[in-house]
Amino acid sequence: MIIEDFMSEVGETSIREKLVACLKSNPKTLPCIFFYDQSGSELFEKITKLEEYYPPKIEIPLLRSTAREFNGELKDCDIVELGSGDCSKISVFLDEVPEESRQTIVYYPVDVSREAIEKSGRTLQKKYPEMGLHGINADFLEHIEKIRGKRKRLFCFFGSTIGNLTEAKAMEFLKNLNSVMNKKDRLLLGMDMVKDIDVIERAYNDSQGITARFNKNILKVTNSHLRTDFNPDDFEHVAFFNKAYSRLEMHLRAKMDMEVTSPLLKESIILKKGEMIHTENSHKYTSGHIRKMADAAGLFLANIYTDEKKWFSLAEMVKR
Ligand code: SAH
Ligand code: AVI
Repeated sequence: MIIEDFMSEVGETSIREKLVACLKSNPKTLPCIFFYDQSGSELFEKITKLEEYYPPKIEIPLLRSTAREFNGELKDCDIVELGSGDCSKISVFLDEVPEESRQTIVYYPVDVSREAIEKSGRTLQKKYPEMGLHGINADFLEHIEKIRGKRKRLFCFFGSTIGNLTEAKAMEFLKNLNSVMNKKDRLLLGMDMVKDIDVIERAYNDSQGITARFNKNILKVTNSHLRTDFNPDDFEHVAFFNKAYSRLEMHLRAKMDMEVTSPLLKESIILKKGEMIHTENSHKYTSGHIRKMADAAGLFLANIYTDEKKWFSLAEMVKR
């Protein structure tokens, strides 16, 4: 499989500058893109199998039924999946597409993790040898305009990964996507919906502590870029629903006063006992939010596919 690489143009210096700026801000933050090194991606795969983590359990059957509705539209189509991860979602979708249509499809997994593209690419190649495959190792926030296509495209953004962006970033992202979309292109956007707060908080505070390990892994990734000496065991995993922003927030709380150093940094990073590093937002939506986002991005909301409980939605958007 060919893998186009846009990540090597992102220099280590700019990665370090970004991390340092986030750790110097008040409150301290770490960008959630840094969760996904190899062990972070593996931990996320484990999260998707947890009993408490409900989103895939609802999105997967929705993808099955939606694929059947899309069937006729998928001939001679390029499927571009943003944040494709282990590609398990697109597999569910493709299983519903007849082989004679799949022969005409080229699938483009786009992910910041090259390992994830390579591993899932091998699985897909075996499973659907008749389908074209073309990996894109890129940051969908930075490189969206580099994703070219002559044929009609179906952009897929599953798992409610859009929810990990702030409202402003999500709008900017959708506007940029709109600007690269052509008349016949479509977007299928997975969005986790507002529901009982206990259900949401349980999903991010699982009993096996896998989400806590996923959260703390961001410190290991930070250490590998900045040569800092963060000890993940010195932090507590904190996850709660922030109603004002309609989002689940993940933080890492310092268990003690600490001074984090690096040979690359002139000044050390000081944390007080109880201080939190904000690591992730996971927005939960209403149908009102979905309409507002489509409108603000200049996209037409063609359909919302949802489950009986309205826990998860697949929003279909096209150009106006
Ligand atoms: N879509 C999959 C995976 C979700 S996890 C699912 O629903 O199960 C989020 C995925 O997006 C990870 O594979 C991560 O590496 C990727 N990702 C996160 N931020 C990204 C960015 N800015 N650009 C490209 N990929 C990103
Ligand atoms: C990838 N993303 C949509 C997941 C979420 O639910 O926000 C990441 C995650 N964080 C903790 N658990 C899962």
